[in-house]
Amino acid sequence: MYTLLSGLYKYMFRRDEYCILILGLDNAGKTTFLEQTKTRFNRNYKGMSLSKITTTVGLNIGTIDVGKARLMFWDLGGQEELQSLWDKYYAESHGVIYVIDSTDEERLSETKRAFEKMITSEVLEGVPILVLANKQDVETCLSIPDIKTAFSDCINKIGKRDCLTQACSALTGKGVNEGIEWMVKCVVRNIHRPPRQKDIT
Ligand SMILES: Nc1nc2c(ncn2[C@@H]2O[C@H](COP(=O)(O)OP(=O)(O)OP(=O)(O)O)[C@@H](O)[C@H]2O)c(=O)[nH]1
Ligand SMILES: [Mg+2]
Repeated sequence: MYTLLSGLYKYMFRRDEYCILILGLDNAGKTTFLEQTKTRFNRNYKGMSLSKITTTVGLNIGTIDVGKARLMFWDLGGQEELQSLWDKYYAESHGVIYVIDSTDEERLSETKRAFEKMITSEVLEGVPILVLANKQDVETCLSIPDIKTAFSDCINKIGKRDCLTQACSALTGKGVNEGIEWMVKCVVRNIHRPPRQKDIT
């Protein structure tokens, strides 16, 4: 009887787990976004002060539950020498959040190059990509149309996968819920699709 009840309990409260990578150049706001997300989606989470976040060397991990989905985030350091580690995590990921600093026009072509390299990885084929145009709280930032224009020649490389560009401020939280909810919808839908090429051995 205990086994039956515990089995039923586990079935009812079972959560499907999804790994989500948070990528982007250093200073884009990835760790701030992760902290903001954890604060918004975990009721009792006492996040660290956003102003105390320093550059990531290695990775930060965070988990949130949204409905029956559990998202496990891997926030990787974005400095140039750390970008070569990103692809070590691709095979395990169900979704990618790519963060762009909308105030950094000077590094727009650099972030586009890193984005292109990431989306052309065969291992990530079919994986949904959420592009966050971050720091939209700054008055002088690039607009969404500006960023879409700068990234327009990536469209063919994105292919048929789900991709959304979302205006966001990791600092104020604007656009965070919308982005996460979109990602949850995509990864949950993908799990019912045929396996990705890399899963077929
Ligand atoms: N105005 C503004 N500042 C932001 C926002 N998000 C992050 N920042 C600031 O940008 C700086 C870098 O933020 P991080 O979250 O450390 O950036 P990161 O992408 O994790 O950087 P690395 O760990 O070096 O890869 C910090 O000073 C943040 O306070 C935002 O939405 N608006
Ligand atoms: Mg960081």
